[in-house]
Amino acid sequence: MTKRGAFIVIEGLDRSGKSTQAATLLKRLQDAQSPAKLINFPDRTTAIGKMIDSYLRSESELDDRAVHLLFSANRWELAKSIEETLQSGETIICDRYAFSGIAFSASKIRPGTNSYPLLDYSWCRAPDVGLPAPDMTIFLDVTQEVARARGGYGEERYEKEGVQRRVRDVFERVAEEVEGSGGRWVLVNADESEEEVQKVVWDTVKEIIGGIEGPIEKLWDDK
Ligand code: T5A
Ligand code: NA
Repeated sequence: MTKRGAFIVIEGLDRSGKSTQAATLLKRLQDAQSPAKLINFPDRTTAIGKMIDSYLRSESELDDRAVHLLFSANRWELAKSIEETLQSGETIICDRYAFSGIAFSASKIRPGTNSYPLLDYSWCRAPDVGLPAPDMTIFLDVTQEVARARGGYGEERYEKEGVQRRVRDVFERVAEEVEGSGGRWVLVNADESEEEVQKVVWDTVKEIIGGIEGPIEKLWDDK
């Protein structure tokens, strides 16, 4: 039976090194003649992605629910192409996915208070149910001190320490849930140098980059 490509998601807080590690992983796979493709969410190039981009840069205001659904729609518009790529035998490395969607939205606080959530966890998860499920999620775990030292947070909407702390809490719940439903969630210490982190990432993905035999699972389809 021909194997399909593996669907590898890289997640983590802002500045944890996701894009850096994803790009290096792609290069290593290509150097090893293993067909692979890099995608990222939000995909800011589509019409929906452009609305998200403008929101993240605070150039536009959107209702919190509306923007959550746009992030999800941005994944759905690429879902078919993800499946086709995997079926063709190509590995996909995906820089952020539905897990960021839940973590960032379900950690929002009610305006003028310190209490959250503004948006209920299960409400946040619902629009992503049924998307192609990752075969493995690598969570790059960075401490606030190290993230801050990497040039500090930039100008974008969520790049603030309070936000990141709450996001981290929700990511822990997501991790438990992914593992509970049989998914693979691998925590990697991302405070180390780029090279050290890549070593661990490579060791982790090595076993699946040769391809996967089973079907592409659907995300949280049991719920
Ligand atoms: N979002 C996203 C939602 O709210 N809902 C959703 O559904 C989704 C998908 C934009 C925002 O959107 C939110 C989450 C985000 O707030 P983005 O476009 O992925 O998401 O964010 P970016 O700003 O592009 O990426 P990050 O800030 O998260 O950074 P990365 O990719 O984690 O880090 P990277 O690789 O760019 O590295 C950052 C810096 O650190 C250095 C790099 O050279 C770079 O300068 N660096 C290291 N330095 C030392 N040691 C290492 N190990 C290093 N690794 C990287
Ligand atoms: Na990034």
